Amino acid sequence: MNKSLALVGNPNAGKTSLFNILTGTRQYVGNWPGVTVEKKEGLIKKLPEYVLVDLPGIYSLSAQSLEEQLAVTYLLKESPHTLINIVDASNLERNLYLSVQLLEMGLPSVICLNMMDIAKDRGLQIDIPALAKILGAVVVPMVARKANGHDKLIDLLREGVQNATLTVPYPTEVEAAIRDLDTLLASSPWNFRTSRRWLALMWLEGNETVEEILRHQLPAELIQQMEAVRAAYPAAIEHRIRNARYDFIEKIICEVTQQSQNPAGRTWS
Ligand code: GDP
Ligand code: K
Ligand code: MG
Repeated sequence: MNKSLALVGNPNAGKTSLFNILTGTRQYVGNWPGVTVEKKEGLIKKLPEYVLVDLPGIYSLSAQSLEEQLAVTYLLKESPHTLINIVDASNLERNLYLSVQLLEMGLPSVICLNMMDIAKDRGLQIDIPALAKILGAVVVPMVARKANGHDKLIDLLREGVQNATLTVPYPTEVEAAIRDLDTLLASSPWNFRTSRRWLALMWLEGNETVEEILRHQLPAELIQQMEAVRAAYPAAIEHRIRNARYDFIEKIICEVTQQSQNPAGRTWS
């Protein structure tokens, strides 16, 4: 297993700010294989056994953009030891879509809830223990560019982070397709570190990057059986999966956030 820590998040969530503060001058800049997108890796002084990788900014794992394709390939093929998902607390709803997809992978994951200064200025209150409970992952509040929250993150990484266990509820017929694929994948000779549920979801959503990797790794007969499962379900299954995730996120936002009408430090005239 690759002893790497992958820094994943939306563009402008604060990944590079956190990366720079954690690694200082111990950075190496190269390119992602085959493309001219910059790949930054670095070492954390207090965690010498790991390499920290700054992944390209992405909004989802849907593998539509080059950045998403690079990130999905890295996550599946390199299988980082732990995911550090940096979330912009001031754009929680949008950022959580990626978080949910990442947590569904089932790898050890920490959520850094960044931009807490902006959220606070805007009067947004986030119940962090409640968020952590719903997501089934540790949540570290952070102001990345002021190195606020970094020590807590390092302590957590040193102690070792649990596998993510988030299970988003999907409509009954989607769950049935997931179960069929899960059974097929369980018989596969390839040893996955990601959850089979996540692979099943990516397969049903028609994620081309995941599909290509599975086609290389799995016997042709198994792929045919997986194709038959997908073909048996309605064409719009990817929309139903996406909508279920959005519903789930809407519920989270409703439960864990509160918007004060008169943010501290501001007066309305
Ligand atoms: P990346 O695209 O995820 O790598 O994000 P960057 O690290 O480049 O950050 C995007 C912008 O947000 C930069 O201008 C940072 O200085 C700023 N930034 C990062 N973290 C914070 C934070 O916690 N609070 C505030 N107010 N700004 C931040
Ligand atoms: K940026
Ligand atoms: Mg960056």
